Amino acid sequence: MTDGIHDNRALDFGQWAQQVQSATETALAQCLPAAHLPPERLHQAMRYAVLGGGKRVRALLAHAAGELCGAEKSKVTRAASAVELIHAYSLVHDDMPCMDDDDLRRGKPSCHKEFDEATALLVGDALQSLAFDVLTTPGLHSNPHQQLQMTHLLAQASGSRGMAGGQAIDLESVGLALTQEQLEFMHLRKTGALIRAAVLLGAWCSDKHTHADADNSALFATPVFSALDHYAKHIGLAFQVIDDILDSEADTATLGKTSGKDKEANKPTYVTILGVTRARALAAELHDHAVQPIVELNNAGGNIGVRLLQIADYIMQRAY
Ligand code: GRG
Repeated sequence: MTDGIHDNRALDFGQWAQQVQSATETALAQCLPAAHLPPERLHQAMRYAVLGGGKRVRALLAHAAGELCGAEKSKVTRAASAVELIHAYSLVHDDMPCMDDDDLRRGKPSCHKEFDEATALLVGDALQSLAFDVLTTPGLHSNPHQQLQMTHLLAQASGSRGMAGGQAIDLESVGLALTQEQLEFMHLRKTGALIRAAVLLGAWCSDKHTHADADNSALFATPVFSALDHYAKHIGLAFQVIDDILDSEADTATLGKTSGKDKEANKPTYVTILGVTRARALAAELHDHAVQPIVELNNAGGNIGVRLLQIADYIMQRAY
């Protein structure tokens, strides 16, 4: 198999997704410290939290965007691994008693249950550092300035103006009746920022699209990147609406995490605000809006965004 876009077009979505998931798993297993290296318990817990579970949606998104932009597959795998490490850290911390307090994650005991709370806290810290280690190792992009911008993007997406900030709003919102706009503000950060980072980082791995310049202004200026940005924003929100519906309807065994947690914690969700039927309609609307510019790109340039369209459908149909 060679790097690049053309070698895997014949694969159906399931085969393509499996290929990306397996490449991601291998890359993550390689970048995580070996379990026998001291401190062994921390390294075992890091591997426990990251490997052998998860849908790897963010990695799929990075690869789909990377393929659209002609990025080298090995580079996208590296960028996708960085995003998956941040995501895994967020899940470990989210499950802790001081946050959502969940005993189950990805079908197994959550990290603080399998190990202990102090270890879980350190796992999150260390995974976050590892993500930036992976992203800043020289050679991810031929233009070091663009690699710096990629690092900047992930830092912003993860921090207080992104995922961590969204989580803070989530914790403050317990028992409150948020409006749909307020819910959207929260989820664009808590879930959406990292999903957007996954899409844009995949695209920015491309050497053919070096848009970094001194003031960074060109990064968002091309039609392809604005289409991807639009897609990422709306598909991230659709992902969250579906997540809220699944939390209210699916069972714990299917989800691999405790179902009904939002209701139990008295958290505002798209289901509590809209009800299931209107939440489903909103998800469909967000999906259609997300894919619109990608469909236009496809029509103009020969099916280049097909994986993004397939992921959008998968996000709508997922059972967990
Ligand atoms: C602790 C800083 C910090 C942030 C936590 C992501 C997050 C913020 C909390 C997770 C809580 C949650 C259920 C969010 C809804 C959407 C979401 C991110 C679901 C989990 O992502 P999936 O479904 O998980 O992609 P897998 O296990 O498949 O990787």
